Amino acid sequence: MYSQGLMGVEETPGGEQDLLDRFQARIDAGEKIEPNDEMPEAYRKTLIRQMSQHAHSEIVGVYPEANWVTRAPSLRRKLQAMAKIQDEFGHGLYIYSAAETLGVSREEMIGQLLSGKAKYSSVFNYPTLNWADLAVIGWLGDGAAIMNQIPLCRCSYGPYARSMVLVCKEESFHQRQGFEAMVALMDGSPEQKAMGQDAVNRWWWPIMMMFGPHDADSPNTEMGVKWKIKNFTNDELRQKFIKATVPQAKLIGIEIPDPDLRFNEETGDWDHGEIDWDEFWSVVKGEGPCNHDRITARRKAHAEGAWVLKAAEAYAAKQAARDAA
Ligand code: FAQ
Repeated sequence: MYSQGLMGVEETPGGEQDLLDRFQARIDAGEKIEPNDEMPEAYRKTLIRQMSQHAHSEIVGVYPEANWVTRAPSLRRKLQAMAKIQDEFGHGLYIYSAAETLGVSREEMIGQLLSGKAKYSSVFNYPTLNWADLAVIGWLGDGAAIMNQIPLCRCSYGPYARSMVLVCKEESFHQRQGFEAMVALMDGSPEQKAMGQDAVNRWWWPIMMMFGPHDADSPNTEMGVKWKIKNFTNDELRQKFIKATVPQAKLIGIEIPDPDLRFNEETGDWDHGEIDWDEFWSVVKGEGPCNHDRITARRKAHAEGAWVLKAAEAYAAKQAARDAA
């Protein structure tokens, strides 16, 4: 398992085991791995896998929100939604750039997204039915994203870790604006309160799924943790998220839609109901309620924006010719 996918290491001085030992010693010492450092091929591949999926999630993640910009309930909320969407696109570009340092091109990664081959977070394949959904995406969706991304600021790959610092600061703003919008709803009329609760009822389980399969069913966790790409497992992060969220929900009068959720005095953790893993895997496989719409929207935006890329290339060529003259 450990050495699976290690391509070319037999050509390294001392052979495969030597490289793995040297590499693990650096990881265990808390050193950052930088783009030109030697690294096992499996480390490079799993980082490209995780980082490209992460970047795609940031880009596709704006679609559920974009639906509501023109129907925001006030100018202030509209400005917040637009700023958040702009930030998410920026996060995607940061992470694509960081992934490029591993020798994969942005065109290749985007090609995989447009062809439907690449994964992105399952949560963005659910519909946003009303304004309360935006509040919940900010409060809980970004809340879950932060829980996962703060530890990534300390991950072993330097460019990924550094890109996460600004991303987490901005995600923190996103979470707060979502919570503030949620507080406003829960301070409102009975209809507004019902809207808030209904949105949480629909989003709670997709958000629990964001953390990925249980550790026992997560093929990438063992190596991810060993190489400090992941500093916590999927279940550990899900638990941290529940711990942080339960008091917030109580404060604003939201009931978490899980009848089995209860604090376990012995373990100090929250026991929770089982996630519908059949639903999770069908969404991951592309069969969720909005998978088709999301990819169609992304393909359309890519095709319609192609002229911008061409114009930028023509401009760069003109500048280069001018500099060379
Ligand atoms: N959706 O072995 P594991 C955001 C896949 S950003 C779809 O446990 P791993 C910002 C997984 O890729 C949200 N697929 O995998 C925002 C793997 O497939 P593969 C995204 C999922 O990598 C907020 C297979 O299942 N954040 O929200 C999901 O160790 C609001 C087996 O799983 C990141 O990407 C899922 N939920 O752990 C934007 C953070 N879960 O590749 C707009 C970085 C698992 O073997 C609005 N990523 N899979 O074919 C990570 O931390 C990890 O990759 C995990 C998965 C934790 C997501």
